[in-house]
Amino acid sequence: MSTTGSPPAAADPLVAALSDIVGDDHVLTDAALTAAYETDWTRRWSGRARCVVRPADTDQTAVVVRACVEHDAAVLAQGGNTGLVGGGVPRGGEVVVSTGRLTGLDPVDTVAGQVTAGAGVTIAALHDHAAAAGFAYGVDLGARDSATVGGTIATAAGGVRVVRYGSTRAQVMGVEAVLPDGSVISRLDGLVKDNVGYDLPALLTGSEGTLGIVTRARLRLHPRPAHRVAALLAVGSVAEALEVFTALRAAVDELAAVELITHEGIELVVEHAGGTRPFDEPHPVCLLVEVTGRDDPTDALAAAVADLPVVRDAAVAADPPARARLWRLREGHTEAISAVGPPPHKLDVSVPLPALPELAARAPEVVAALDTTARVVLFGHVGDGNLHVNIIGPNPDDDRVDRAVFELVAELGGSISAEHGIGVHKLAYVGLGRDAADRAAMRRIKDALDPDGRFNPGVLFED
Ligand code: FAD
Ligand code: 2HG
Ligand code: ZN
Repeated sequence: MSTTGSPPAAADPLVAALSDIVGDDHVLTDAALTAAYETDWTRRWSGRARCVVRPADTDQTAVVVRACVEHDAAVLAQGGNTGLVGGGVPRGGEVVVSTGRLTGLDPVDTVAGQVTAGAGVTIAALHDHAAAAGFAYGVDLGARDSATVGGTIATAAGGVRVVRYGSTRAQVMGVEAVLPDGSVISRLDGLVKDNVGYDLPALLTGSEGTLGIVTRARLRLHPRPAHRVAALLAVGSVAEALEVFTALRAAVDELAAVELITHEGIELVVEHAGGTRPFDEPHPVCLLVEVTGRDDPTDALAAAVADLPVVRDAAVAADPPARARLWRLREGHTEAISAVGPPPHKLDVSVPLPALPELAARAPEVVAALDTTARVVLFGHVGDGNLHVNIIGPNPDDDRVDRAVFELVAELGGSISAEHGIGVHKLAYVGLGRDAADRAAMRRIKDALDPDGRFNPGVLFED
């Protein structure tokens, strides 16, 4: 199967075949046009595509894949290109199948509380569509304006609402997808109960484009909360943050988000994006919590917080602009950290909740043991035991700090990928999270569905 050494675009018979399928305008070969598809969001990973092809629907996607099979070409699915592990950009010579035109959105099925969406629909567009019908989609994340339904399914994305609704895995009722041989599986009926054989949609969820290209999905929706209140709570440590989380979970009906940020992260966001510091005094750790409800939950939240002596200060935001100001402090982290300099080391890890304080304490120590000048910024989703350990300073290609943190996570019984996936970044560390039998079973599934290793070569499996 060819990845590198493709013929020049003008003479490439595959490019001609793809143009016949989707039209000349939707096969990009000009470097100025393909560039945006060839470098990832972090600027850490990039490679040339043989071409970028933008099919209009599932049928065209299937014919495109069959043409790639005929020409023995590697295929890489791409959605919003917001992935953080290098899995969504070419490594050299793949045909990039962009889902940018798969943006169909069926009317919300208000009886089932479900919707069928094209893979290229952004998460923001899905939220708007669901809200207009009185529903909410359960997954939300800072990249909502670009990240797509297909990309979030392929990575089993988490985000800031997992504590309330679960991750993308919990929202997927079905998918339509093109498999590596060009066949199409379509399970979009949204049946709540359907036990006919293997759960292929679940298998594709989190498969990072290695088993199929998702073209449409049937998604679970939730009743839209009538009221929402956010609060930033200052505490002294990650252990205290955990104490606040467990207390609030018991005290309020609908805890919709519990996000951790630190003094260092807040300073970076304020420096990079402007805005004001939330408190007069700096505090080591802050929790951004959001509570929703049919009735206004502000009083219930205030009463619960008043019962928590570890909370040193609190900023409550009930109206949308005030809430947005608090959320900017949290969601501005990824951009602010990337603005500091060369791509940071981005380690997205989870541990059992009781081990979270130990991870937060020891991760900076194991990094400092290797590089005393490195800056470690911790933030993440407390309720999920998920910390984003971002390390600024060490050369992006020097992975000693990555290994040290991953080994610590493994020692604490955690996962080296909580929500971003393996991509190409974490290939060398899969063994820290899955034993040999487990990895062999995954490999056999890959080989069975994609015997030529055509879909996303180099992602998830070391080739
Ligand atoms: P892409 O980046 O285009 O692709 C990601 C992977 O999915 C690649 O392996 C690609 O080949 C595959 N893929 C894409 N589309 C398809 C398809 N239709 N069929 C099969 N495979 C496909 N992630 C979280 O989990 N939680 C967060 O809170 C979060 N916050 C973020 C905040 C920012 C500012 C940024 C930049 C990223 C964040 N991410 C987060 C990471 C990223 O947004 C998610 O991984 C998201 O799911 C990627 O979606 P995408 O459409 O951009 O996919
Ligand atoms: C988030 O939770 C994302 O904001 C991105 O998962 C994390 O930038 C990161 O490391
Ligand atoms: Zn996250």
